[in-house]
Amino acid sequence: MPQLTILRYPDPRLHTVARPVAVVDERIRRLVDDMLETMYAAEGVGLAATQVDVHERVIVMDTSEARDRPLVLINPEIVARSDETVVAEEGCLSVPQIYDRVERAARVTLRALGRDGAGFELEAESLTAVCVQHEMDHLVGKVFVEYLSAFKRDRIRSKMLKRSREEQRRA
Ligand code: GNR
Ligand code: NI
Repeated sequence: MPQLTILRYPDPRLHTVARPVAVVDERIRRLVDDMLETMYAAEGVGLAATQVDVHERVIVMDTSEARDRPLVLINPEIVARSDETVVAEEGCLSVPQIYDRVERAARVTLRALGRDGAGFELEAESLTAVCVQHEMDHLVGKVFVEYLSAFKRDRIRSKMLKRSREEQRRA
């Protein structure tokens, strides 16, 4: 199974809005499997299709300690969110080595289709709730740095551009 290339901020393709998956077929199952492989290799807790330049509503996650509990969310929709919020330190595979605090709903209830195309409902809390919201933002073209101040975001953008120039030079 091939690993996929993860887009890096500020790539404008990260702001694409994903469309719903029409049918969970072999193509989608292959995408899911490749995304899981890519996520595990990158040691991330989640990955949205947007990050691998596929603009369909597909998310893979694994927030388990042992990294043996893959969670697949196709066409996810949040049906309820708690009024209570939490502030957690977030990172993103598309913005490597940048971490900052983001406020999110503490708990969310969502509906999605699994890898087998069957619908299910999930109540998420703690890291899973944070991660679900982070991944669903990717599907509407939003990266977590957009919650930070314009000052911080510009500094992150410059740092990322400088880093990619240096990588180009070394290549
Ligand atoms: O690996 C990841 N860790 C993480 C930590 C706190 C909040 C969200 C995340 S998601 C991130 C992987 C990623 O970029 N998913 O889009
Ligand atoms: Ni991310």
